[in-house]
Amino acid sequence: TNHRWDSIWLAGLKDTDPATIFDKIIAGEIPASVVKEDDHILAFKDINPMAPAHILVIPKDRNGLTRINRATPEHTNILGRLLVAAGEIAKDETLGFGDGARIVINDGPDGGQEVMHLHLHVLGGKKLNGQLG
Ligand code: D5M
Repeated sequence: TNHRWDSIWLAGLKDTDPATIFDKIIAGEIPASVVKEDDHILAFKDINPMAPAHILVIPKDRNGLTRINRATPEHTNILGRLLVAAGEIAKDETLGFGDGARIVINDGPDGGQEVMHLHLHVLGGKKLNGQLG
C-alpha cells in the first residue's frame, strides 16, 4: 500500500502533503499541553520553548495550509480565527504573558519552518528585544 496516502487519509487531510506530528496531537494520539481549543483551532505549549511563554496555534483542518505561502482567499476565515486566538493567548497572564508578546509564522525551509502544518508561534513572558532573527 501507499503509506503516504494512507497517512493523509487517516489524518483526514484535504491535501496531498504528508501528515505531521501535529495531526497526532489533534487526534489525541500523542499528548500536548493544550491551552485553547474550539472546532477550528488548537493551541498548545511548544515542546521546545524559545521564551518563558511559548504557545503554538494551529488549524485543526490543515486544508492545504502546510505553510503560509499556500494561503488563498479560501483560507481567510481560518486565518482570522488563528489570529484572534493568538491575540487572546498573548494577553493570558495564566500562561505567563505580560503586556505584550510576539506572534511569528515561520515559512518554509528558509524561514526555519520544520513542521509543515501552519502554526503561529506566540512568544512572551519576558521583555523581548526589537530585533527579529
Ligand atoms: O516550529 C515547530 C515547532 O513545533 C517547534 O518550535 C517545536 C514544536 N514542536 C514539535 N513537536 C512538538 C510536540 N510534539 N509538541 C509541542 N510542540 C512541538 P517551526 O516553525 O516549524 O520551526
